[in-house]
Amino acid sequence: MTLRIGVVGTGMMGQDHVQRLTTSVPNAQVVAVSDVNLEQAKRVGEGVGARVYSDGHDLVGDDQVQAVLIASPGFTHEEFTLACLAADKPVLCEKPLAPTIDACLRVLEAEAARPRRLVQVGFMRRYDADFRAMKDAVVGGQVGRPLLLHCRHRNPSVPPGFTSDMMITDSVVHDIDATRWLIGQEVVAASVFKPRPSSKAPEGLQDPQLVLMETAEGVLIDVESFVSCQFGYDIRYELVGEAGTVSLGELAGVRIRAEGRHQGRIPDDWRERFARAYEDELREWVNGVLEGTVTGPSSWDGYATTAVAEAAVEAQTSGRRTAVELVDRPALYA
Ligand code: ISE
Repeated sequence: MTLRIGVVGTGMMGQDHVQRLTTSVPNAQVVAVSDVNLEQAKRVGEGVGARVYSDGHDLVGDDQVQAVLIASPGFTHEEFTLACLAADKPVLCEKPLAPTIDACLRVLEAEAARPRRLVQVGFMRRYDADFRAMKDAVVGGQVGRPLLLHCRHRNPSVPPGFTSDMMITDSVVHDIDATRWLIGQEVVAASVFKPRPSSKAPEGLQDPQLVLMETAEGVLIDVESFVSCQFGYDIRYELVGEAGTVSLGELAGVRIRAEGRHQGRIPDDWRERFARAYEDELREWVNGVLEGTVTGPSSWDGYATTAVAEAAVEAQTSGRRTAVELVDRPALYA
């Protein structure tokens, strides 16, 4: 059986996903693409023999499309996800589920009224082999009760127009989701600390930043977000438990020892670092949809992550610790 998929948004991530779905994901076929940039959509669509739309709503309404992948800008996610829910079509929405708490709640409410989940959010770290091994070690009790989690999230550079709050809403959101998933607790408060900015950072950008999160049961998580680090894409985690530590990201890939030095590769960006995770995310999503279940990161995860991100942005501006208030978790996400 083949799942016929429509991809909304043919920018960088949309193109990546179309390519992956076409070449490396069994039982998947991209039958339609859409983008407000019709020329770009045509180039991408013609490459894979897909129908082309300028409006994502027409794609969602296409009878040939059985499931939808949303890779358009974050502010459009709510409307397309709601359209998929109304059309009863499973949807994999790139992060964020939506940029505001209110928008996330509208999606949550629309889905929670249904008998089964249709929405998955693209938090691909949950599919990365190292992140999964780390979670297994934590859940398996290998390092004891978690106390602290240190996260480093570094990008070599950012595009023009990238702002200090986007460091949280675009980057740290992955750490927020990974934290909730690894530790199995909700985040209840966030604070943001600002060292002196790097002279390599774009003018006006508060870079780096340190986001400190607290979970319901008192685990502390510090996230270094540094988006002008220059040297590559660097993701490193260390979880400190009562009986030991578990870490990832220190030594990925092969090492070369030559000419008095040892060297290893640092990825250029997240597409390289998480290439396999994206592939496994899509494979599991396609198989799940074909079997009638969606099990990956949920609308609840998307909502809770945006709620923490909003609190962190408020803390960034006010300089104060900001509490995170969540609504009751609907039964669908138990
Ligand atoms: C980017 O938008 C992503 O989603 C990457 O996964 C993240 O690591 C990066 O910091 C973001 O800018």
